[in-house]
Amino acid sequence: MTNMDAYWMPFTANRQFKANPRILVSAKDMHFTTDDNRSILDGIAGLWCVNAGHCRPKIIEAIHKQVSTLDYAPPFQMGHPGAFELAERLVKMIPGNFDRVFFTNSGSESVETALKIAIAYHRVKGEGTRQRLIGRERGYHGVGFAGISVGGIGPNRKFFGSLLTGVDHLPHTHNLEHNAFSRKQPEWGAHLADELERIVALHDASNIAAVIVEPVAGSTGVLIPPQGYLQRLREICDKYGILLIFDEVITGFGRLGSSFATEYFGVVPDIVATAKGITNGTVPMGAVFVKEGIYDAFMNAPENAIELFHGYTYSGHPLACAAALATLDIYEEERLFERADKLADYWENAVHSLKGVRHVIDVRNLGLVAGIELESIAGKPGKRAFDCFLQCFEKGLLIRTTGDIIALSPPLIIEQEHIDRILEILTAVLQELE
Ligand code: PXG
Ligand code: PLP
Repeated sequence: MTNMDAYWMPFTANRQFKANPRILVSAKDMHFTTDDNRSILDGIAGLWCVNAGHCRPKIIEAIHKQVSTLDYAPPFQMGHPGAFELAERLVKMIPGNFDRVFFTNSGSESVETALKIAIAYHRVKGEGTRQRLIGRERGYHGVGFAGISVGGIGPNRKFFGSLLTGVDHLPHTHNLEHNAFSRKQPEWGAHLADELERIVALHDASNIAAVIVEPVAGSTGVLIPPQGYLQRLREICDKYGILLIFDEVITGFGRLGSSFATEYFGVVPDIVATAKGITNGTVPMGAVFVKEGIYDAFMNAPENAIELFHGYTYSGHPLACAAALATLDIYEEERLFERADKLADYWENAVHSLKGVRHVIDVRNLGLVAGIELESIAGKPGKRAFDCFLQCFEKGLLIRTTGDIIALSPPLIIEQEHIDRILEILTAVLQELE
């Protein structure tokens, strides 16, 4: 290995990692290979993004072909065929009346874009006082200033100054006392959506632009929305003319066994932020869907004027578009969302077999996602789960941990034998863990 010093690694314990590196050198379908030639079963689809499994030839070919034909095209005042084709495919794929897509390069940029569109939308509609944003405790919306402001993760916020002003947070819905070991959506907690009424009463609806939530909170440990909770948020937003934004960066593209969480839950937000699975993790890309009427509201500007002063050098990058189109082909041809849906019960039973295993205080699941919460070691929060991560990696399994919660979200091509293997390794490691 080359010297590792120069690379400041993201969300990583840099010194610990560099003293004891974990290096991946190749990947195929459900597995990574390490630099010491070990095969690692991918229990988290890379980082919740490789939904069709690794190194799919169709996507590789599409990227090759694109880069040798049109490597780059400026997205401002210019276009290329792939971006239009992809936008059209995407609006046809999402249920509900979404009719436009804005391209970004990551989930963080999708969140930034969604929030800016929400505020600007009210302004072009003549309601410029609607500027406040409402997020939720334990929400993760990427790492931009807007995203960490509406996000609800202390360590992601506390180093970074005063953040965006005019932000409130709903309470999170995680409660082990009421909901431990729930299968799919827990029963308790829909009333927590009513906190939105309190925030509206405090600021008045005329000052509030949008509410942003992850339909299922991923990063902070797989928090499944209580039955009726998202419906209630939708009702309150409707009542007060507040835009509802779903951050579907993780839940989009089949994770729950349906196209998007909006389909799974039957709750239709006004704006949907996506990324990750859109290109199967191959080329960075994000997409923001807006419902009918939002784009139109901006079209009152003079015809030769730019309607929305927002965009990225790499919005709708040709390589990303090519990768996304090939990815959507695979999702469709292999019916991967349906496959995830069919496997969800097997997955559920498998992960709930951890009930009663040492250290496990909760198991929760939906679609092909699971959260396994461990009892923390007194005075050392996060240590037990991190040790579990290290030992699983030694035994050939990649998992993700946050605090003392393990998150699993495998590629949707996973087979039952892989699920069995994940649980076998995890159970063995937990039994031995301090
Ligand atoms: N919103 C949500 C809901 C996400 O899950 C982002 C926004 C930001 O996306 P980008 O592409 O800017 O990273 C995410 C990303 C984890 C983990 O360990 C989750 C994410 C990223 C890194 C780690 O759970 N989600
Ligand atoms: N910083 C500078 C100096 C730039 O010129 C640009 C884009 O032109 C940016 C930042 C934004 O980069 P991007 O469009 O890739 O987000």
